[in-house]
This record gives sequence, C-alpha cells and structure tokens, in this order.
Amino acid sequence: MVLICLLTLAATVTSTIASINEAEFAPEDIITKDVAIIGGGASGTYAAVRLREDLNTNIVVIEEKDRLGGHVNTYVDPISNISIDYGVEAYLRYGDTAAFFTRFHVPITPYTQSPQTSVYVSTTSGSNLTSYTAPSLEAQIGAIATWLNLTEKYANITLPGLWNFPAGSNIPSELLLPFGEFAQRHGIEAAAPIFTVVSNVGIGGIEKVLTLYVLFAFGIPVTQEFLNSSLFVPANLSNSVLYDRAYNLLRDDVILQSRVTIGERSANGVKLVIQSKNSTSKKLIKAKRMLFTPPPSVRNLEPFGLTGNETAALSTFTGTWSFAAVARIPAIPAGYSVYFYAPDATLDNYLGIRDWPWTLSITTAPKIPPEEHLFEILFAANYSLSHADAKRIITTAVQNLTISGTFASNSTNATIDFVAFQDHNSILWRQPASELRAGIVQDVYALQGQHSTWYTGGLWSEDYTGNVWAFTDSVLPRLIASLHSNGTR
Ligand SMILES: Cc1cc2nc3c(=O)[nH]c(=O)nc-3n(C[C@H](O)[C@H](O)[C@H](O)COP(=O)(O)OP(=O)(O)OC[C@H]3O[C@@H](n4cnc5c(N)ncnc54)[C@H](O)[C@@H]3O)c2cc1C
Ligand SMILES: *[C@@H]1O[C@H](CO)[C@@H](O)[C@H](O)[C@H]1NC(C)=O
Ligand SMILES: *[C@@H]1O[C@H](CO)[C@@H](O)[C@H](O)[C@H]1NC(C)=O
Ligand SMILES: *[C@@H]1O[C@H](CO)[C@@H](O)[C@H](O)[C@H]1NC(C)=O
Ligand SMILES: *[C@@H]1O[C@H](CO)[C@@H](O)[C@H](O)[C@H]1NC(C)=O
Ligand SMILES: *[C@@H]1O[C@H](CO)[C@@H](O)[C@H](O)[C@H]1NC(C)=O
Ligand SMILES: *[C@@H]1O[C@H](CO)[C@@H](O)[C@H](O)[C@H]1NC(C)=O
Ligand SMILES: *[C@@H]1O[C@H](CO)[C@@H](O)[C@H](O)[C@H]1NC(C)=O
Ligand SMILES: *[C@@H]1O[C@H](CO)[C@@H](O)[C@H](O)[C@H]1NC(C)=O
Ligand SMILES: *[C@@H]1O[C@H](CO)[C@@H](O)[C@H](O)[C@H]1NC(C)=O
Ligand SMILES: *[C@@H]1O[C@H](CO)[C@@H](O)[C@H](O)[C@H]1NC(C)=O
Ligand SMILES: *[C@@H]1O[C@H](CO)[C@@H](O)[C@H](O)[C@H]1NC(C)=O
Ligand SMILES: CC(=O)N[C@H]1CO[C@H](CO)[C@@H](O)[C@@H]1O
Repeated sequence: MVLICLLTLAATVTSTIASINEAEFAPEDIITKDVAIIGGGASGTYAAVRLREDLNTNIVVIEEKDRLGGHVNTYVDPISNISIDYGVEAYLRYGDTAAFFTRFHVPITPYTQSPQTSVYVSTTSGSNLTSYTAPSLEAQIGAIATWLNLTEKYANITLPGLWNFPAGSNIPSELLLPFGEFAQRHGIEAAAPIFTVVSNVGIGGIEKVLTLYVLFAFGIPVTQEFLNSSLFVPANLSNSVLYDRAYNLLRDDVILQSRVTIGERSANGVKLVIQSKNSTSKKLIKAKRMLFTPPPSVRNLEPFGLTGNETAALSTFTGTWSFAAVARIPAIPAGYSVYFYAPDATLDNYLGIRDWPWTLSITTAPKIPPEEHLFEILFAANYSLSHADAKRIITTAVQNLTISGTFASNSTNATIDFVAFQDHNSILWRQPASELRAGIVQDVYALQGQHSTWYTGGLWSEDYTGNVWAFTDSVLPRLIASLHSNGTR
C-alpha cells in the first residue's frame, strides 16, 4: 500500500489551541510522522510493527517505561539465573498471535501449568478456609463448556471488539443479568474460581458483575483455548524476548522513558510535545494521526485537552488497581499456591470467593530451586491504593499466614522481601445496564477517529494479548482509510 496522498497533508496540520510554539523547537527536535503511537505495550508494539513493516506507514512510538512490553514483566533471579514471567504468562492462538512470534523467530511450545498444591485461606485471618472445597476438575470443565455453549452466539457482537455491539432492547437481555443470577440459572457456579484466577474479574464480588463484563473478561477465544489446551508460551525463552526483538527492529522510531506533556489535536493531525526522563530538551512530534494505547482514562488523556463529549464518554469507566510482584517468603514452602478468599466462600458458594475489597494469590515461581522460596504475587483491590499500601496488605496477609500456623512447621520467619513490584492499574467497563441500553458502547466507539485520535488496547477488546492484537488489526485499516480521506473525520 503506498500512501502518496499523505505527503500533501503534511503541511496542512493546524492546531486548535495555540499553546505549542513550533519556533521554540530546534529543527532536529521536530519529528514528522504519519502516526504517533502512545504506549509500547502489547498493542502499541504490535501496531508499530504492522504499520511500519506491513502497511507502509511511518510511525513513532512514545513509551513511558525504559522498555517495550507493557504488562509483560520478567524478573531474572540472580541466584539461579532463571526467568520468572510474573505479568503476562501465556498466549492465546486466537487470530494471528502465533505468527507474530514466528516473525521474530521466537519458538513456541504448549503452555503447561507447574503442578502446585492449592491452599485456600481466609482474607480475614490467613487460616485455612475449612468450609471451602474447590470444585472438581470435571465440575469446572463442565461449567466452562456450558459457558461456551451459552455465549458462543455472541461472537459477532463482541469480537474482535464492540464495533457491532447493539444498543437499547437489541442487547441480549441475559448479558445484562448480574453474573450470580446467570450462573445460578445455568448451574455454572463452578466456573467462578477459574474465571477469577485467569482473568482477575470480579474484585469486590463477581456475583454483582454484569454477565456481559464477565464475557469481556473470559470470552469465547480464551474459553475455547482453555478447553482444548491450545495456549502457548515461548519455548525456553522469557516473554520479554519478543519485545526485546521488536525493540531492536523498531528502535530508531521508539522514544522510551517519555511522555506527552501537551497534545493539540485537530481533524488534520496532532502536535505532541514530548518530555523524556533522560533529557532536558523537549521534542515536538507532528503526526497525521495518533493511536492511543494506554487505558483511555480521563486522567491519562488529560494532556490532550479532551472535549466535553470525550470526557462525558470516558468518565463512565471504573478504576481497577492491580499489582504483580515477585517476593521471597520463607514462611511458605515451595510447591504451594495460596489463594486468599473472602469468608463468604464455602462449599456451596463458589460465587462468594471475591466478596472482599481486595484479592491476593501467592504462587510458587516455576523452575526456581525450592530453597529460594520465590513466589509470584497478584494483588488487586476495588479501591485506589499506592504501592506502599498494597505492600502493607500483602505483608500483613503473610504475617497472618504464619500467626495462624497455616504452614505449621515453616511459620517462624514472617518476613516478605519484594524483589520485583509493578502496578497494572487500569479501567474497566462497569457501566450499569441502563447506560448500556442508552448507548454508552456506541458513544465510546464513536470516539474512534475523532480529532485524528484512534484507540486500541485492553479496554477495547477482551484483555488478552491475542485479542488486543486482533482488535488492533481491526483499527489499523480504519486509521489508514482516514489518512486517505483528507482529514475529514
Ligand atoms: C498480571 C497480568 C497478567 C496477565 N496475563 C496475561 C496472559 O497470561 N496472557 C495474555 O494474553 N494476557 C495477559 N494479561 C493481559 C495483557 O497484559 C493485556 O491484554 C495486554 O497487555 C494489553 O495490551 P495494552 O497494549 O492494552 O496494554 P499494555 O501492555 O499495558 O501497554 C500499555 C503501555 O503504555 C505505556 N503507557 C501508559 N501510559 C503512558 C503514557 N501516558 N505515555 C506513554 N506510555 C504510556 C505503558 O508503560 C505500557 O507499556 C495479563 C495482564 C496482567 C495485568
Ligand atoms: C543466564 O542465562 C542466559 C540465558 O537464559 C545466558 O545467556 C547467560 O549467560 C546466563 N548468565 C549466567 C551468569 O549464567
Ligand atoms: C453444548 O451444545 C452441544 C450442541 O449444541 C451439545 O452437544 C453439548 O452437550 C453441549 N455441552 C454442554 C456442556 O452443555
Ligand atoms: C449476530 O448473530 C445473530 C445470529 O446468531 C443475529 O441474530 C444477529 O443479528 C447478529 N448480530 C450482528 C450485529 O451481526
Ligand atoms: C468493594 O468490595 C466490597 C466487598 O465486596 C464492597 O462492599 C464495596 O462496595 C466495593 N467497592 C466498590 C467501590 O465497588
Ligand atoms: C481450539 O479451539 C479453537 C476454536 O474452536 C480452534 O480454533 C483451535 O484450532 C483449537 N485448537 C486445538 C489445538 O485444538
Ligand atoms: C527447549 O529446551 C529443551 C531442553 O533443554 C529442548 O529439548 C527443546 O528442544 C528446546 N526447545 C526449543 C524450541 O528450543
Ligand atoms: C532516552 O533513553 C532511551 C533509552 O532508554 C532512548 O530510547 C531515548 O531516545 C532517550 N531519549 C533522549 C531524549 O535522549
Ligand atoms: C457531542 O455529543 C452530542 C450528543 O451526543 C452530539 O449531538 C454532538 O454532535 C457531539 N459533538 C461533537 C463535536 O461530536
Ligand atoms: C490479618 O488478621 C487480622 C486479625 O485477624 C485481621 O484483622 C486483618 O484484617 C488481617 N489482614 C490481612 C491483610 O490479612
Ligand atoms: C492448611 O491446608 C494445607 C493444605 O491443605 C495443609 O497442608 C495444612 O496443614 C493446613 N494447615 C492447618 C493448620 O490445618
Ligand atoms: C528471614 O528470611 C529472610 C529472607 O527472606 C532473611 O534475610 C532473614 O535473615 C530471615 N530471618 C530469620 C530470623 O531467619
Ligand atoms: C509443612 C511443610 O510444608 N513444611 C516444609 C517446611 O520447609 C521444609 C524445607 O523447605 C520442607 O522440607 C517442609 O516440607
């Protein structure tokens, strides 16, 4: 595809607000591109490779961290030299996911979980939840298979995103039921534990979450691939290797450790002032289009001067606070996975496991020598909290494990030493049914392309790498068509 008409657009970029003064930038600090991609995580990296390498479009990526990869987090244990992927763990084959690994010569192999003994303890005390027994594997698989039977028919309104999602009374009414009611009606309560472990859905109580939002979290592709075991991981390599290789390819067009401080957008293009951590001088990016990939919260978009309509649509999302960490915990023997469940969780109430404002799992890091006591931690809350707050709760939870003697003979050393800690705070669709019927999905999707701004990322599709890449592939042709359409959108 050759975008000859783009050249004619370059000179016509105008700004609506006059706060960026181009004359203040040295010529070498002005970068002119077709597309400025904000964020170099799963979707931003994928979009950059596709646009530059396959779609003949020049790009620049602005990423605030010192690496590409986003939620992919790899910790290399200095003692054993073994990598622990404590963020993204495994991949769906959905769409062309596997091909993207092949493209970067990253060999893949089927994902297998390391065998661990699961222990379910109470969020209030850290002691074994004696009234809870996990559903049998058969019960879980049966429930998930039924979930697939019930939801497969919604592929055309949810995949690869919500472009065709209906409004008003055309929204299937069962999707607007609270999941607790839906699950009881169809006898699939036993799916709740696996839904929460895999997708982290339902912090504060999964029963209250609309079935539609559980489908966004545990959708058709992940359900199918879970049932037929087609998930994969890079063979003998960490998950970061893919992004390291993508960075090597893209490096001349990637600006790391940088943020947009001022963004001016019009129908004809964007101007972005970039401030880098490692430089006092600012850069100016002039691009015909912007592709915004971080969570599109009003806060994240603040530098871009949102319009009233943009603010109205984007302020309807709900925050979620989640943290992934690696820690040394002498009190827990290797080989265990510890799940902190709400006291509501009982033998006949799988749906109650998340009736608590926070959730925590501590699982043995695979392949690491057992005497190292290294664990992967996932912690999430339904309220805003800092890294220090999160660490405090996790630390108290581990102390509670030792105080209550859950692992009797190993309970003397109650310390927890965090060796890696990342937040994955984001926003979620949690708008009530009335707002869905009133057309909030359409209002949000109508923002695509406005003011030269396109969006991709976890909020726009189901939040797995494969889904996010497939959704990105549905945005890019629209973005490119808009480049040809003389900036009229
Ligand atoms: C703990 C955890 C485990 C997961 N496990 C899996 C899994 O096993 N398999 C799977 O398929 N999916 C998994 N996911 C989901 C997967 O991580 C997401 O689907 C995917 O990362 C979404 O891609 P994204 O581009 O939207 O976001 P991200 O990958 O988070 O990328 C966003 C990027 O934008 C950058 N950024 C943010 N704000 C700015 C800014 N203002 N300026 C510049 N840059 C900015 C961030 O630093 C980041 O690099 C997991 C998620 C979490 C949190
Ligand atoms: C650690 O492992 C990597 C590959 O996984 C290897 O390249 C490197 O040499 C190893 N380092 C040490 C100190 O063993
Ligand atoms: C799913 O539906 C198919 C036919 O539509 C049926 O054969 C199968 O038994 C159903 N499975 C479950 C778990 O309900
Ligand atoms: C989705 O498919 C169903 C049939 O399974 C059909 O009734 C519905 O109109 C389709 N919706 C869209 C948006 O294509
Ligand atoms: C968080 O979860 C708790 C426990 O389920 C619940 O009482 C509370 O209302 C939730 N808060 C929010 C903001 O959803
Ligand atoms: C798993 O199921 C999906 C969807 O039906 C299919 O595309 C995929 O090929 C299957 N994979 C395997 C390994 O059977
Ligand atoms: C990964 O390593 C194992 C054992 O070290 C080896 O048998 C296997 O062939 C390797 N796989 C790939 C794809 O490199
Ligand atoms: C800052 O360093 C990163 C590498 O970490 C590099 O990509 C970026 O271009 C640098 N920025 C400036 C302004 O030098
Ligand atoms: C803002 O939203 C209103 C109501 O949905 C709509 O009528 C109007 O055209 C929108 N304005 C812009 C600039 O998109
Ligand atoms: C630890 O136990 C105490 C006493 O039972 C309880 O009040 C507290 O909420 C628990 N905290 C955590 C984080 O588990
Ligand atoms: C708690 O449960 C685990 C796993 O079933 C078991 O090994 C441990 O002995 C139990 N602890 C107590 C104090 O009962
Ligand atoms: C407890 O374990 C930590 C390692 O996580 C170690 O540094 C510390 O010395 C231990 N304390 C005791 C009293 O054994
Ligand atoms: C109850 C239990 O798991 N005890 C373990 C304590 O730690 C030692 C050494 O790591 C193990 O051998 C025990 O099995």
